[in-house]
Amino acid sequence: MNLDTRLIGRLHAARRVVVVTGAGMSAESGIPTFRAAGGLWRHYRPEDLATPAAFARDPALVWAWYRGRQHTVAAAEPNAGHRALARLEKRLADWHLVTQNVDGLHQRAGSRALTELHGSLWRLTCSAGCPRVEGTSGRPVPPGDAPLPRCACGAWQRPGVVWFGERLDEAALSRAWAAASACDLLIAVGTSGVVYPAAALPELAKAGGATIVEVNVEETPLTPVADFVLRAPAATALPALEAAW
Ligand code: BJW
Repeated sequence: MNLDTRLIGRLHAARRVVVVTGAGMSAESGIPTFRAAGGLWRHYRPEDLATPAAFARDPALVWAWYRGRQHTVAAAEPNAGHRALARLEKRLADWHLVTQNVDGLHQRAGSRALTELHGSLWRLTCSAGCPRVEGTSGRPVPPGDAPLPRCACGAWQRPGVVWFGERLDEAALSRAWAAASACDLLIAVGTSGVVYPAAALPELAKAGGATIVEVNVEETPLTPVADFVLRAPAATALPALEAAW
């Protein structure tokens, strides 16, 4: 894949780099995106599944959806794009990866300078709001036909992810906000750019003078903000960026 020589110049000049990833990042690992035809919400409206109200109404339905996703992710592998980002982190001194994904594939590829903005499929929290958090060691829960998992306080456990109308973890959002405000290059990969506050990060970086690169197979609301657009799949575009850097 050929890259614009002006983009290559900006890569070499960049000192503080932020990458923001969305569901398209993991599409080539076989994990469906949310909003595409055939995506995760084809049969349900988001508000039927990804809200605290949906969980209160029907925890078994919501758990069935998340458990299915855990199985899909557990069987998947990081793709060439995840691996390119993990290698770039080792080469570049000031690097921050902000993901909206809850699948854990960036960590499995080796990324460490990472903020998970929307939580993780692999953590369980208490649906009644008590502070207990439990890791699942990457295993789908509840196993088999077991009853839904319960917190030690007696309430249902829920997936440790951020649903619509919920606050993002304050420390995670502050880290992402500070990194985007101070970066000189931001790469937005595989996100539709419609879910806030994550969708504001590229505009924040742009307002601070950063170069914005979009990697996406389709046009998005971020496209007009981008200085460079790579209209290619993440697993093709990111290794190409790595090779040119
Ligand atoms: C490829 C590809 C390939 C495909 N290569 N590319 C400001 C304005 C308007 C509304 C709001 C606002 N601020 C807040 C809101 C409300 C709401 C919101 O944003 N609503 C909008 C939908 C309008 N936001 C919230 O509620 C957030 N909370 C909040 O703001 O709290 C404030 C508060 C204050 C005080 C008290 C209480 C609250 C929380 C948002 C949480 C989002 N959660 C989800 C579910 C997470 C758990 C789970 O995974 O189940 O996060 S929703 C879902 O969308 C998920 C994703 O992370 C997120 C973003 O989706 P993403 O990643 O962009 O995926 P897709 O499918 O949309 O796009 C994929 C893209 O990839 C496409 O562009 C493809 O073309 C591309 N692609 N293959 C490259 N191979």
